[in-house]
Amino acid sequence: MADAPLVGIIMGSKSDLPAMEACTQQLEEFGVPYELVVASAHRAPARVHEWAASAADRGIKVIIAAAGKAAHLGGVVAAYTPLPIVGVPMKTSDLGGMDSLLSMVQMPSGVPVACVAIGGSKNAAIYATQILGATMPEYQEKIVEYKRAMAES
Ligand code: RP5
Repeated sequence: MADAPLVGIIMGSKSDLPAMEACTQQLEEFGVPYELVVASAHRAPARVHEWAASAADRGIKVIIAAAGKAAHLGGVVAAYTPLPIVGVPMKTSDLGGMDSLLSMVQMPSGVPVACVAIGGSKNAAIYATQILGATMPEYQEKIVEYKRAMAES
């Protein structure tokens, strides 16, 4: 049986999938089990609610939320879960992703959503693994190895 997912990835559209491949690839390299769901905060709010509200009980420890344009997905997810959330603002055709970045990073005080660079999905995977590593030594060791290899390359 596959390991239970520790990272939950949610994205606003199937069109976000290509940009999130660097994230899933990095999680796979670290051996971090994840689940992935497509659910838009404005097109499928009930699905977002159900997924986010049940994530902690299902064993998820960190959430990665990817969205573009008026990117309120991370904030909506934050409303329904005590888990830490890392947002990935998607690059967009009209405003280059500044729209996604600003709507994701400007969360009001009291409801944090961490945010990586526009299209920075690989960093979201690394950051999520670092969060896991704070309490799970095997994942901290993956980060130590990763940083060692980076320093030597
Ligand atoms: C957001 O709107 C999605 O996260 C996506 O980045 C953007 C465009 O979505 P589509 O029109 O391609 O479905 O909800």
